[in-house]
Amino acid sequence: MSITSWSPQDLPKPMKKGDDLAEAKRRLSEYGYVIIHDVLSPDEVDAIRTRLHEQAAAERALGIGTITTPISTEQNKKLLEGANWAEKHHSSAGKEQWIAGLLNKGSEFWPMLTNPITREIVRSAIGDHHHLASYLATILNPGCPLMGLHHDQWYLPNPPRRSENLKVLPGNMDRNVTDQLTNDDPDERINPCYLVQTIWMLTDFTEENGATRIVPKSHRAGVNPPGDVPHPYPSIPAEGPAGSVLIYDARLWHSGGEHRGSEARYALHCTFSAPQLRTMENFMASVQPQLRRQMSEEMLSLLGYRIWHGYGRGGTMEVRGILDPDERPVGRLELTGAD
Ligand SMILES: O=C(O)CCC(=O)C(=O)O
Repeated sequence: MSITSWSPQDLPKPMKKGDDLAEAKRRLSEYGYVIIHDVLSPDEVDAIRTRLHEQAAAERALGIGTITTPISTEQNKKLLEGANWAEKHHSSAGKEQWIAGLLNKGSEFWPMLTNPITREIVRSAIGDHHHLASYLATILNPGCPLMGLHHDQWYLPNPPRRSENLKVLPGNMDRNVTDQLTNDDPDERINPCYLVQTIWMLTDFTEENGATRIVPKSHRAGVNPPGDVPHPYPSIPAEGPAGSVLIYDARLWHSGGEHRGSEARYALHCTFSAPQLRTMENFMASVQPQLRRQMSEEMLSLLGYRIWHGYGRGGTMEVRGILDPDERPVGRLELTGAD
């Protein structure tokens, strides 16, 4: 895969809050990721992590949390013939807890949506109009194994040449499609970035505690990598102290790391996507109405309430503006006795 060659000594050192954001945007474009330290203060990290810790403990006690474990392809082949990607990459042995629907679980989780640093960087990659696609927290516990490499825009088929039919139709895409491109031609057309991931580190991320592993420059590969464990390509751990944020172009090959340490790794995963795409979490259904009424226009816009060229409209022909979710739709009407 010559177009993605890199060497560890040439990779830039992480940035910190206050550094020039033009450089952060350049790195996202060139390397496919950027790490920025100190975006959250220690007090902010403490407040968010405390709330997450309480919530996660309560969800475990009530049996409503999602507890999974990434599993390797070798195990997958033996155990899960025919299963879907999520089933292949996660078993229920309980090394990783996912906490979904975060916006309902404490206003401590809200500021990560509208953080000016991440918003500006996200805007540079997917444009002024974008929305939240998914928001969840993960707690990676000691013993959690390495996950297979993947990217997060797997559902978009690569653009075909004029003379070709698509190899896989859009409605038939699935995560196991790994071979859409035929060669390493640097002029081959690939999809642009439609999705940006921001991972907020609520504990230090270290190689030992399973820091996200990334393959620099792989966002230009245009293929979904094989999900084998050990990884068939070299990767680096995205390390940073608590309060840092890792931002990556969702085409970047990445995975959760192996947790060989002794303390849980806490993180928030805030994913943004272009307005053309369906979101993973349906925030209109998932956010409690009384909380939604307290949200700013910026937040509502990120949750999908902004009409984009007529998309996302309610029962009228509005083409722009914020949809009023409390407005009652007009129903069946008839004029009686009128001309
Ligand atoms: O938690 C991480 O470090 C990355 C997780 C990930 O890539 C996934 O769950 O798809």
